[in-house]
Amino acid sequence: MTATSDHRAFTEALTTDQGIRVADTDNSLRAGARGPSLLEDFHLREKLMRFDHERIPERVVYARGAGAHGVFKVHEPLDEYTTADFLTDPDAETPVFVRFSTAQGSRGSGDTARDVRGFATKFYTRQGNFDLVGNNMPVFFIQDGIKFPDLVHALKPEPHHEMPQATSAHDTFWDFVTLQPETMHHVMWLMSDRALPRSYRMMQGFGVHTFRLVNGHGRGTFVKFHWTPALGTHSLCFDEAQRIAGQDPDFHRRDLWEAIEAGEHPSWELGVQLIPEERAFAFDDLDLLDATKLIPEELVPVVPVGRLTLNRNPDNYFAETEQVAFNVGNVVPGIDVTDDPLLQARLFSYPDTQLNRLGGPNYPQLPVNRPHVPVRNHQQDGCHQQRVPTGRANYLPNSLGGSPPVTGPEHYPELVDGPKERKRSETFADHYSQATLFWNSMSRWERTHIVDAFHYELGKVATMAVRVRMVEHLNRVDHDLAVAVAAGIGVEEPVPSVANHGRASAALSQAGSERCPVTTRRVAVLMGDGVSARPVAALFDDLTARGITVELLGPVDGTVSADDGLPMEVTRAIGTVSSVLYDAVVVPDGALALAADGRAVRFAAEAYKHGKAVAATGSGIDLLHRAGVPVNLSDVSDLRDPALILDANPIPGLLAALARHRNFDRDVSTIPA
Ligand code: HDE
Repeated sequence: MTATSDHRAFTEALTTDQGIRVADTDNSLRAGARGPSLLEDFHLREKLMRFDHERIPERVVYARGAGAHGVFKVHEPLDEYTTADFLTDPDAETPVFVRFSTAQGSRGSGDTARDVRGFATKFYTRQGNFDLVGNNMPVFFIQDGIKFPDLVHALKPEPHHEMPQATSAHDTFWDFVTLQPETMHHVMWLMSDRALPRSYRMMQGFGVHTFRLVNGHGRGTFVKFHWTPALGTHSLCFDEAQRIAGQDPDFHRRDLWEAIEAGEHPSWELGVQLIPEERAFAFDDLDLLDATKLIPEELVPVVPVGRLTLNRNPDNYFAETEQVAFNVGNVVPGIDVTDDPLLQARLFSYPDTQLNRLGGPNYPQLPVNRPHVPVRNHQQDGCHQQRVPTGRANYLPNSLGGSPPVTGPEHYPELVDGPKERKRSETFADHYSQATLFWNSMSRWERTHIVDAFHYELGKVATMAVRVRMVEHLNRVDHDLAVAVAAGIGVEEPVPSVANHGRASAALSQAGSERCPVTTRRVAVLMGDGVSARPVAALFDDLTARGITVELLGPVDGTVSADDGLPMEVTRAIGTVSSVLYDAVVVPDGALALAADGRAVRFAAEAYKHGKAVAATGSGIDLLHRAGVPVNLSDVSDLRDPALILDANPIPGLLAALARHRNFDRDVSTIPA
């Protein structure tokens, strides 16, 4: 529905919920204009009652989210492996609803907190709904769902004073982590830049668990699901993420919304890692049923099979994004679950939580949750029932009202045999090898960011014994890592304990995600009176034509007077924004007063510090000097930092730098911002 149809709906008279026309919605019914309000004012009472009940319980985790509608199309049909129609019919256009989220914070928390991101997809297939409820990290904190309440209690604000909000940087989280070392691999991801995505549109997604595909002959194949973004996988740096939280707490939500409104539809490739059942035990150091492990792509390649495109914003946040109810148990014929004990617990938890959140068992009837195929059964009654069943036979078998044939898919006939016991498999016991694999796979700057993150997080932990325990664990991941972390948090340097196995997996690093599309990137141009009009206009036209957002920032709203004597309109005043809302900054020649404007100097310094493309010409270079940016004018073509562009025509350099996202290799220790 569009805004136009909204208006159409409201050309008719305003009514109460009972359909009764309302004569006045601005004044309550009173005994005399200055007299008391009357209880009989049913319109007042209804309006307030509805308002009083507008909130529903927020999700206990993943409360803060943003959603969008879209479509999925398979291009490499998987008939050999599954009967799932949306994965086998290349003509099928499967509608989807995707909800992205942060996991820790409350519904009103900031988007850019250091956190895992949810990536949950509801496919409305011709065989019913399939929900792929994944994350932007391929592994999870814990191995068994029975630990989930403990994990979440430790992660969320501490219970006595309900602080801190939306961050793991506090004692209870690290206390839990250090006593539950299966968290180690996920914690490495959480301390990495993966926990700070630049955009929901620029992050990977993972089904995390091993699922099972089942083909027409009943043959099963293990599968891991991957989403790969068309725009590349990119992150913010932590300082930037923290500044954004204040500048624009809706940063990711806004980014997704605006891209879709602009027709820049974000898309992801669905990939699968397929593992024949016979190979279930073929991998060293990992059990397929252990969600704290990934299968390195070097061992099992990710095969691209289909494309997800998000092309429509929700009409209403509450009705759709808030009320969407995912369930890992929503699987269609041809896809089945496995015995992963984390997944098994989720099968119970999701529908259970929806009862609480959505007020009863009929939440699957809400428009966003409703399958796009007919639903026929004798489930009945309950709160908020929308269907009106007819007839008298509400049971099976019956001879009075007819019965739908019962012809659904069989469950995969997995052989289950074992004693009932509360026991973790020994194949789940290695908690360190893949944490080491992750560390070994990081580039130099990714390692620096991880060490900085540990310093920040553990530096907020008051209990010294917890810091010491964490260093001991890290020492089993990698000795150099442990030494570097210990040095920043007042913990004694550990002695080497376990040798690093030396293995790495290139796919785990974000450093290789270069030469990505530049569309929807954001460039700020700092302007002031005297600015060179022609180069700015050329830059604006060129970049805008490539789908890049260019904003011209002036000292105040309105116009600046350019070097050709004409007024140039500014997009917004520099005081209302910050460099952290842009991917690059341009300081053109001519605006001499800018170098004396502290806001502009800080803007450029901060952008440089955050690894962004910084382009300057003429007097713009003076501003960079003031910002402490190490500009070597004797060699303008110095390529040690290709994202620092001093060319008279900055466009090619800017495009190249934007395609590489950031230069996090800079030494920014002397930048004051
Ligand atoms: Fe969830 N999780 N989870 N989770 N989860 C919820 O369901 C739970 C887990 C994930 O946008 C809740 O509707 C348990 C792994 C996402 O609506 C709840 C366990 C992964 C979302 C719940 C896990 C996830 C949720 C809260 C351990 C990555 C947001 C509200 C056994 C693969 C979905 C709700 C959305 C939401 C339980 C573990 C992802 C309480 C018990 C592993 C993306 O039911």
